[in-house]
Amino acid sequence: MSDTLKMQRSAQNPILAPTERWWENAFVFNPAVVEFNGAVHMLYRAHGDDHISRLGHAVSADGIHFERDPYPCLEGAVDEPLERLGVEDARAVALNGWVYATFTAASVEPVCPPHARCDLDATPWRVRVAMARTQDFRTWERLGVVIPEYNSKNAVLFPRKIGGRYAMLHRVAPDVWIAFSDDLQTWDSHAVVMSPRSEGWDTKRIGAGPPPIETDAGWLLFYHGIDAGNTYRASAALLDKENPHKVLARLDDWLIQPEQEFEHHGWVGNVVFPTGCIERDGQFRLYYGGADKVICTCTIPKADVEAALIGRIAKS
Ligand code: BMA
Repeated sequence: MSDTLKMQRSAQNPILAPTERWWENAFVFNPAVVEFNGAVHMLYRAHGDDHISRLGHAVSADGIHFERDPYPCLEGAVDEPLERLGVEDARAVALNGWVYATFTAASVEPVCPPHARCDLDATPWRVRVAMARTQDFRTWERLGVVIPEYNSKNAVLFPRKIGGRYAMLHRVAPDVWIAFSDDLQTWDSHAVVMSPRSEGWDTKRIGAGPPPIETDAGWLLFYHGIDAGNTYRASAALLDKENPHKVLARLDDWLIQPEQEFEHHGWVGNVVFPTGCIERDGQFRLYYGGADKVICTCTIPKADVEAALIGRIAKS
């Protein structure tokens, strides 16, 4: 039952914390994680003295002990006004021999109507979905901002084409949306897939965690949900394999919530924010940001999550 199913935290948490380096001496959090060429690669969000968000790279054999590069791996492009305030919260998939990273481009550039959804009385911080690809985590080919017309973030690529087209989930607050593309550059057919629920732990906003994972029963999506008190928790949903607009099942309860000191206290407190996942030894190993300050990991048996989701299909 989803009520008793919970993530198991690693005893090594946090597995990455800020260092003395100028670009990551404040916070490191929300890591993309992808297996590529036999290693586990992480692209994590880093803030330092200037409070501009950059992506750092770290590599691991076991998925727990990571060795970091000394310099940022990807920064906002100097000639891109839509990335002027930095790049945040990457997700990554291996696709066509490349690692594609989707990430948030931050700026104060307004989104043009009719898609503007900004609260103009709040800090005018605007976000767009941007993309880049690499094969060595040193050199990048930038696809740039791929959805300029929406204030949108939390983008994840599906790791294969669906119905002959590339597919992506992204988040136009407060919902998870889907979009399709023939070339990964131009995205269309935007539509809402999943919304916050009226009661419980995911009532305010929701967003995709790591990229969807293909299972026999459908696309397994770990996602984050925010409640009225701004606590970030994580759980799982299942999307139809050939028609991922359709949510087949959604667990009632969360799988992990802030409980440890480093999940309660950080830059933003009470945050468990999942962004990466690998599969090892019959387990999903999830990676998440703790309170926007450190990087943590936890596991859950694959068979248990899948069975809980399939049990929800049967009930609906
Ligand atoms: C979201 C993003 C994340 C962050 C989370 C909690 O809006 O900015 O990077 O982890 O809020 O503060």
